[in-house]
Amino acid sequence: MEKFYGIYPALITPFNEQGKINEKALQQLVKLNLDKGVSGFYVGGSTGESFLLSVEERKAILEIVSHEARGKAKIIAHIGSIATDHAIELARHAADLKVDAVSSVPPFYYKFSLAEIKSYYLDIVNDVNLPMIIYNIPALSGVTFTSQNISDLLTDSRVIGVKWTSYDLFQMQRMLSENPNLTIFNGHDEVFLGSLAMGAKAAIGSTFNFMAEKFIHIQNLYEAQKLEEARILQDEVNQIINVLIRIGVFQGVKAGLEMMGIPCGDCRKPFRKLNLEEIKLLQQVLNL
Ligand code: MN9
Repeated sequence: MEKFYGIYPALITPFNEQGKINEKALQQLVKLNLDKGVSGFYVGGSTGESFLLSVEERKAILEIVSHEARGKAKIIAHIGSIATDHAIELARHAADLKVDAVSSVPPFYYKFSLAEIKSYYLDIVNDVNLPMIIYNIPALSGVTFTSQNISDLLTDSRVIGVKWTSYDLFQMQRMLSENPNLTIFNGHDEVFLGSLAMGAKAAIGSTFNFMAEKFIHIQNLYEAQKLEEARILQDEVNQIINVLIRIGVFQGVKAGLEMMGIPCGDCRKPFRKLNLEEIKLLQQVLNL
């Protein structure tokens, strides 16, 4: 299989005034990013507010994105759920839509044992014939994956990659060193350049929704060994990410897109709305 490479926006979910999926805005967002030359999309992840959506809404979003992007860019469907049954239902739906891979956070909340978490992943890959990208996001899932504690999953040929949303690039590098066939997708946009130096070849990120071109450029500069220029650009995006982290990344990304003409609405409750001061701060750093 051809390896994954490049920039994958972790798509936000635009909502209309009634709080329902805004299909038109989602189409606009996909088109905007296809025009910028992204490698693909990560659909229905944390950034897409998936755990605040119904299974039916998650399916609808994947259908809209597949329709817009199939054949033009790769599609990775995040199907992670607390319940194995829900994840399998979403994975089967993703397989019907012929996506390129599925991805999943470990089941969370009940503090499942590592054995239970592994059986969750195996149940999915035994059920659907799609490559799996394991999603390591310890800060939100409460589970820290390492090359040691999931070594059996990492050597399973159906597991082709790991989405690494952690600042621990040492552990990321160990995972890659011990499993050179894996594709590591960097998950914290603010350390993208560092992750390239440590072996990541691709990245999935929320801030790519509105500034994918900058990250495509960072990767091109890195590959051309123009490291100083790459660092300057990483610094530029990090000034923006710094503000996003302060005000709330998902709300901030949506507000940024809104300023660029794509109506995204608010994040779903219990996420709060941004206040005027926060919006001004974002406008300033985005020069809008
Ligand atoms: O998809 C995103 N992860 C989460 C990846 O939001 C949990 C990242 O893009 C971060 O939002 C971003 C800010 O820390 O790097």
